Amino acid sequence: MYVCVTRRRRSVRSVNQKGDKHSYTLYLSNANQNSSKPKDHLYKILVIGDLGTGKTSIIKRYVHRFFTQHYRATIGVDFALKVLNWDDNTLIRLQLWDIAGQERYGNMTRVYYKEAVGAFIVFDVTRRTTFESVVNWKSDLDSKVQLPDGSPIPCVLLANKCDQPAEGIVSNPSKMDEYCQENGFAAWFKTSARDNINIDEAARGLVEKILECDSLINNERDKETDHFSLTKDSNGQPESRKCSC
Ligand SMILES: Nc1nc2c(ncn2[C@@H]2O[C@H](COP(=O)(O)OP(=O)(O)O)[C@@H](O)[C@H]2O)c(=O)[nH]1
Ligand SMILES: [Mg+2]
Repeated sequence: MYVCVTRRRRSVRSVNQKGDKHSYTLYLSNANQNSSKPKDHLYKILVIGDLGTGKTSIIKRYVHRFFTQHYRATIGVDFALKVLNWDDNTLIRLQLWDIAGQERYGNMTRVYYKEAVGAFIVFDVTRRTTFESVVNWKSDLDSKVQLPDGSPIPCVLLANKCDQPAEGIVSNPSKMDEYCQENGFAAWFKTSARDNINIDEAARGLVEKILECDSLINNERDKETDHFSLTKDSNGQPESRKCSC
């Protein structure tokens, strides 16, 4: 098991449906802090993709700074916590959720996706079938979790094991860019958990996207209070601005 996080509810945003079913209350990280106080965010990040693509290895590399060929397969869900001193005023805790063996059954349960604000989808550049699965993972993700305004959560695609010879379109960066745009990925990175290539960069890219969404949401809320309401329009859609991430 990784570091198991017990204080996780503090700043992960959540949407609560109140008595009036057209009104949502959104609680945000740091919502009760004024701008001069340090900001402390906790973000739930999902790491999904086919079995053997290197999800666990990426998390271990990123959080614990090591790599091994031999991991004990775990069953259930593992958590790892990565703390980032983002800037002088901002501490970010990333709670990384590893599927830990459940990916062999395909779709994940909603409980696993619940309250996530970002995701990595991982494929293995040496196995074309793992790339073919990426669209299925993306649609499973988008169908089970959204930002409060209904837009997809930021998702970064990881082409892992780039220390090995690659198969398919991953060797064609402009095709990959096109693929990411068409399929709603915020970005893609060639990574190697083994050789520690682009793992930190990919995480940084995802956090930047999440922060963009956070500030969009923050612009919408009443700055003086720690919550605000999104009123649904006549079509039943929240009237808030869509997040562009
Ligand atoms: N060459 C290479 N092997 C890797 C890399 N990442 C993971 N692996 C290996 O791929 C296998 C599956 O990795 P694992 O992290 O368990 O995949 P998961 O099932 O997606 O969690 C293991 O033998 C890892 O050592 C990488 O970047 N390069
Ligand atoms: Mg694993």
